[in-house]
Amino acid sequence: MKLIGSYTSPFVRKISVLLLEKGIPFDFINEMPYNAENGVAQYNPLGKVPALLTDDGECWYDSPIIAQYIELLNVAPAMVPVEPKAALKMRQLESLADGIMDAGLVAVRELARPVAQQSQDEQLRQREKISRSLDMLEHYIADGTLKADEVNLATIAVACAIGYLNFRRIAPGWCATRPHLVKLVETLFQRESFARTEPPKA
Ligand SMILES: N[C@@H](CCC(=O)N[C@@H](CS)C(=O)NCC(=O)O)C(=O)O
Repeated sequence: MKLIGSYTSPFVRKISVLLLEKGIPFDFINEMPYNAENGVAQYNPLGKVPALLTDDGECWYDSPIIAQYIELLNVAPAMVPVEPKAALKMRQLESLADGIMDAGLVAVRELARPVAQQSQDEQLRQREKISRSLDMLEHYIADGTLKADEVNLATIAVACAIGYLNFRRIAPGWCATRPHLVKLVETLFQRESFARTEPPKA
């Protein structure tokens, strides 16, 4: 199995962590989707990473679909509950975490534009999405919907999203008012799967 990705993508990190936690062997094919010359489109016509190429030649994208595919392999530990509604809730939490990654990515891309072309309004819009979503996740931990001390699809996705915010220094004060999320990331970041997938220092 081959994972096509880049070392800085939080979506790719989510999939790498899932594979590492389950002990599923994979080769990492490093592709930079934002480089002019890249081979991503041969795996995903959208030109985005991650994509997962199976030994049977099937190619899966995007990351929530890859996560579902990995779960279908039935390799312990399970990362999603069996009960359908609980599974759907967990995937919604994944979706919320993915949305934080999306907003973070837009904010980073915006900042990479020449200063004169950068939009303050767009920056603010994305930061508000991130802030609201972090508040919602904090609330979900407080009410027990999201279990901060468990290793599952939701907690992994949340830790990858916050890892990306830290890496790109977006929303640097996020931890000041969200103690439950701090505990979640502290727990997850101690795991070998997270240590092995830390984004490279710039
Ligand atoms: N919804 C997608 C998002 C993936 C995504 O946006 N990946 C970024 C890297 S972090 C990418 O490949 N961007 C290239 C582009 O937009 O052209 C997923 O969950 O896999």
